[in-house]
Amino acid sequence: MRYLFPDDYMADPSVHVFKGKLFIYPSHDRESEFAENDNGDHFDMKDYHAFSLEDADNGQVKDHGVILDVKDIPWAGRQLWDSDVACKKGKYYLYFSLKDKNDIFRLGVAVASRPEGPFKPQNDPIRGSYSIDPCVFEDKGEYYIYFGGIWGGQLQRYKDNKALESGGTFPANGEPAICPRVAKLSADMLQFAEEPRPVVILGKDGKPLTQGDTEKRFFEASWMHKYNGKYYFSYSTGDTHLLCYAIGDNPYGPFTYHGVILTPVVGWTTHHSIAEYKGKWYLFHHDSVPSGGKTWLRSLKVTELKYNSDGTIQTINGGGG
Ligand code: FUB
Repeated sequence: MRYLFPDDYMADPSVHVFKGKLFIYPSHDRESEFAENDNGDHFDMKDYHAFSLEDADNGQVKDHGVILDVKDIPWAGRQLWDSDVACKKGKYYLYFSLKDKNDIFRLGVAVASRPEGPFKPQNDPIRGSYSIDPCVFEDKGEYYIYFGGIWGGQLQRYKDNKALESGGTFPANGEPAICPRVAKLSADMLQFAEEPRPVVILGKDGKPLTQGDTEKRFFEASWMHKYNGKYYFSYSTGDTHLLCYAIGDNPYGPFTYHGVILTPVVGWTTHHSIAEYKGKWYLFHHDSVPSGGKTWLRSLKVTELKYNSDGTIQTINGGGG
């Protein structure tokens, strides 16, 4: 396990292979005037950088500089959180989480002709989008966007894709947990092509995980990858600080919970992506060791990820409490 970019604080890495290299799209952490709270106000990020890497085991990342700045996004309020990038027909699409001028998280899109940007933002967020942490996954020529995060990520404020007048609520412990969402993207990659659907995660008993399953249920940080024809949906359990995964037979799920990828790291949040490169699989993630445990100042890490012969993932020790 090694740090990728000691020069600055970066978090939430989304990683893809473009043009034969690994491209890393992290959040850019910074000190802000906001104290740490459950709303995540202390994550007050203002721009994104892109990084590339040619040797995942020993290589140095190349910093391509700022690829998008909040001041250039017409609908911006504050807080550039997790993002992801997809490539279609030689164009690159950066999907990002940002609060609008009413302090509501939406998903935005910015477009570039190169993976290292710069990215030009659309004038408005994706129609009907809400919450945070977009992850875009291509399968058989179709692109799917996964998203959502509870607490400061505002997912609890929505039901059936409509904002709740009550301002949001959590299920009781024995009730099904709040689900992340997935929608196919439009052919131009700029909108949802359909109403977002819940991503249902089942326990081994075949029943949806409940709100009380705090060490297994979804909190934030969706990622999707395919391994041996199966679909692996992975995510953070948030307040229990685990990265978990669930396996399904298609991009929509349902997915069955299978276990822990990464035990807690130092720092409150845990977030990741999984990519195959030069015949090996890697977990990209972050922790707060270099900042002395400041949860809003996180650092990028990479480590090899290994599968067992039955397709399960070997749990990695995050080194936290
Ligand atoms: O970086 C801000 C937020 O922290 C992300 O959107 C979450 O997934 C968590 O890592």
